[in-house]
Amino acid sequence: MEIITTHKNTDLDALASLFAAKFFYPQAKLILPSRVNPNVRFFLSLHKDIFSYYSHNDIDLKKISKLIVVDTNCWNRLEGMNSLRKQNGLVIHLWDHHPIKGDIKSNWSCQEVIGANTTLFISRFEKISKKITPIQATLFLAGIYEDTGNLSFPNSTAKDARAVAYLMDMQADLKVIRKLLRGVYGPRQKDVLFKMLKNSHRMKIGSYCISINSTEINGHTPGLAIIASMLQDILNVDAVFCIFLEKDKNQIILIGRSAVDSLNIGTIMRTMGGGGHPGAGSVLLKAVNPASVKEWIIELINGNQQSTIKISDLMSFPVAGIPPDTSMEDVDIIFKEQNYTGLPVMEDEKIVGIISRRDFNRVRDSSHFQSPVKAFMSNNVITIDPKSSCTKAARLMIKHDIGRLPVVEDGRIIGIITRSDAMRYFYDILPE
Ligand SMILES: [Mn+2]
Repeated sequence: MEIITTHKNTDLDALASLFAAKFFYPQAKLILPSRVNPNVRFFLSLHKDIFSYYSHNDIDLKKISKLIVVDTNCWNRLEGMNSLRKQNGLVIHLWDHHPIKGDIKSNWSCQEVIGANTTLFISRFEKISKKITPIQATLFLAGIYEDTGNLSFPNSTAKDARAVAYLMDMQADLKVIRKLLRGVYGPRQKDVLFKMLKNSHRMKIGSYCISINSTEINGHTPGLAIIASMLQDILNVDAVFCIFLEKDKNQIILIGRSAVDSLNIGTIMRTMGGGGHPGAGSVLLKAVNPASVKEWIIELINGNQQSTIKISDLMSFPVAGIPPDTSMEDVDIIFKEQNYTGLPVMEDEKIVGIISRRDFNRVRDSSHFQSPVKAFMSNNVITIDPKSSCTKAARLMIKHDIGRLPVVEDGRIIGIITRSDAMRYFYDILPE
């Protein structure tokens, strides 16, 4: 007998993978763990007659000759499969998209680090132009959308996008998918979200702006992951950590979300005994208090800080400055000749102002061209430290609506960073 199974707390990507795998192993029985995510339960209750599956209790594990595992590579994430770990002659096939290697040793595997596990199957369907029904396409597309955040998470790949296109060709129903992916946000989830918002704080850890929030929940509350995502959107932070305390069970469900590449939630959650992707992850912690979990998170972020690119790597130097008495006419000539859009105004190596292209809007009649630059420059100079992060530079530029920041160390200007320098960083094109 052959079986296909997937991880506990089954999400839509895992469920979609399970049913997609059936096409490659038509003889196999599908084994679904008993704990599934709310949207998976919703989908299954809606499509009971179309998608059939078994529980591990329904089958005799000793009769299994082939085990197919999808969307995980760890034994402890499977349900009821422990006795298979040492079963002689068992053939194992693995279909997984997680970047970290697990402890399931397979005879054959299809492993690729891509946005959604479902994509592994769909890209094969596409190659053979396999026809699938609109309902199947809907489930598969929901799986890909869920794991890639509608193709917006940094783990998404072109392959995922091509799979999405194929599923749209196969008439996947976007209205159903919208309901599936948003379905579990109701009054109960709203209460938890509002409670968290009331006592949420932002904090700086290194160059990151993060928020660690904790709240008590009573009884099983579905949709916690969606609450975490919404909280991150509302607070607009680099990463959010939600500590959900279940007092009666003496346990904490910790869910993390990150919007920046260098802050890897998966790494942090794995250290704590859980799992996840760079952008999202979770862990279940027994008998710990929220305060110590918070401390632990902060320590891990501090320890995990990769040596990120600093302002000093990106800035231009030496800085050409002009004296405050320079006439606006001369500034205009320098701008045109050098193709500059802004310049610091300096007096004895000290920066006293900034003049930019935009300031010329205030030059109305020709007599203004004879005035000194100090009459038109902005005096309120926002500067940045060379050790700051590029994210901070970008934030300052947006906040003050400016295109360049002088880089100042010990009161001296040592460089200048412009909007295009910051752009280069965000698009991963590092200067030579
Ligand atoms: Mn997945």
